[in-house]
Amino acid sequence: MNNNIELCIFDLDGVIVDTAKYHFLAWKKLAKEFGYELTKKQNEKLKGVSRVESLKLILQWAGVHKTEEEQIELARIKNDNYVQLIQTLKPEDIFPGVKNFIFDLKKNGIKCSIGSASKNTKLILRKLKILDLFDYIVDGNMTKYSKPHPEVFLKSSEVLGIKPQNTIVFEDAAKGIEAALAGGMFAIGVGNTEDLPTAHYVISGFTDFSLSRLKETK
Ligand code: B16
Ligand code: MG
Repeated sequence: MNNNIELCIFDLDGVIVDTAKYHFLAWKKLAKEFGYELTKKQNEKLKGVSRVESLKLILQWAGVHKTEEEQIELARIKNDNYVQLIQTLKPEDIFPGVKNFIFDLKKNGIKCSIGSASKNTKLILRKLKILDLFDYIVDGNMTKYSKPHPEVFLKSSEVLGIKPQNTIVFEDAAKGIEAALAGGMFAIGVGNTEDLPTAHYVISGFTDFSLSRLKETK
């Protein structure tokens, strides 16, 4: 890894907080309405995938056809449910160690940003009380292309004036790792090597992770 680290970009769902469980509940409820039982394994495949694309996948698995108009309505219903579920999010829901790690980075002059597919990013960060922690936030409202396209990460480095090769991305989804690699960034998977085989390096979480450990990664 290039040791000139200037920017760390964090994915949100699955890296900073576990919102996947709420996405699952909301998608499951929606799928039930058209008689389909969504499984946990299928939900894994929706990680990092945008709302509309997630819906299209679920409809495909269910073998159900819906018009574009109906799809917009279904995505709205799902999101209303999801937003209701995440109202209970609080600072204690932030994954252990992440905040300290970000403080460590900032103390050392490294910029930190968010690169998330979620259109609810700011609401979630506000609930977690960490909206002001980041130098820049890129969410699903600001991008044209979904991960694995690198746009969501490149936007941060462009705005902050930092070269992709001096940028590190933390991601829990395979599609997000692909996006970071496509952007020419160093990709750290958060999870396990089996699920994220193309990541440059994989960590199980941020407990015991620090800037000095980051600098040792190869
Ligand atoms: P929303 P990330 C992604 O967030 C989630 O992993 C994915 O499951 C979700 O469908 C997507 O955001 C869109 O979320 O419906 O809130 O716009 O992992 O990129 O932070
Ligand atoms: Mg994620």
